[in-house]
Amino acid sequence: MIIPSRLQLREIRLPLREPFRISSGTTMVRRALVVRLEDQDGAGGWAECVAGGHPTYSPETVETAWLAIREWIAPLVLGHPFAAPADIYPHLEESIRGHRMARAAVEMAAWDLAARRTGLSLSTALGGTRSQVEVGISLGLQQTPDRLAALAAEAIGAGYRRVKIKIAPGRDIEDVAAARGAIGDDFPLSADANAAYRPEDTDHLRRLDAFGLVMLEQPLDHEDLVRHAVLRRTLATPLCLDESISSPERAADLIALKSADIINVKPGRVGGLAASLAIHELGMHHGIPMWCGGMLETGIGRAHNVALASLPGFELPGDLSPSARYWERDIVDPEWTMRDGTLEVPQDRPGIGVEIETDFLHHCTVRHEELVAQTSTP
Ligand code: OSB
Ligand code: MG
Repeated sequence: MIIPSRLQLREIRLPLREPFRISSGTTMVRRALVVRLEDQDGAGGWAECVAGGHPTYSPETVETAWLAIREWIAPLVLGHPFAAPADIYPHLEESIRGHRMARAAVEMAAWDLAARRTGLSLSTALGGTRSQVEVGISLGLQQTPDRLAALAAEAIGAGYRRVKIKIAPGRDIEDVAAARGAIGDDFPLSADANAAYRPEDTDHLRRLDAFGLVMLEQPLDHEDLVRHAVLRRTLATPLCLDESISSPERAADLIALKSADIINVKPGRVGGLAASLAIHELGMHHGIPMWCGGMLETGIGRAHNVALASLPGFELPGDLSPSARYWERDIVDPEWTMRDGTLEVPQDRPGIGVEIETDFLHHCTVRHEELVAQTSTP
């Protein structure tokens, strides 16, 4: 039983070592909402909201998530007894539409809290089986194809198990050709469009079939499962959906409509870890390969992603780069490091398996709010 009693919200700003550019915008400084949830005994759990500063990837932002947590999510969670963290998702689902990134942040903190209390690692609590997870790199749009080629080659040298490049209309063929040329014909390469194409681009997208991509990620609109299903039938390249899979129901729709071959699961996008487990279950049942995506998380969000990626259905390398690829200094100890193209799953440490560098966290904080359970006054 957990009875959440206090919720700390903080917005931090962490400059990326390199700006990250995708078809819908560029991130130079990661604004992230970090949450700590405490129970009445003062035990705490940590998580991070994946929403960004602008509604480019999803309608949610740091501002909307903050509002949703303060106004609607915290009042439903604080002071409410939950037999298990898995009970939070249905409780929130009952009375809140959308705001899944905001809901996920609170739900995931409860998973960390519950796992820490029982002394189990989050990986174990979720049913994880892997002691290491394979890492792929996600390379943003670059100034030139040559620069992209250099980064792709460097990634292979560093041990990454898969290279994904961001693509955008008007430059995609050149970029994919450059990356493919740099890493050789057999190395796993994928392309992520972040919804930058339209159904009319189908013939153009078919040209990508020549490059032997392991998948094309989210070419069409973020809400579209039907046109992806149509596109999929004409492409030789396996299709993967990211933005469009906002819930277990959308994952079931993907399967029913055959909208894609592969699912990118991001717990922060689908409403948390219970929803991710439901998608994992569906994917396993239907033989859909899955992998864990990333949202430029700090070491806190990464820890949750690593725990999820340790489940058996996560067969493909995840966007789980080590801390030093993103940050001069991460806010967790130990930082995430890659060995032989893998991250080690902290199976022997309670909860998410990393501690928070509180002094540095406070140093990065630009605002802070504390929410407590409302006690009814007589
Ligand atoms: O589409 O997977 C995406 C980052 C921000 C928003 C969307 C995406 C991404 C990435 C980065 O690809 C993956 C990472 O965190 O390394
Ligand atoms: Mg993506």
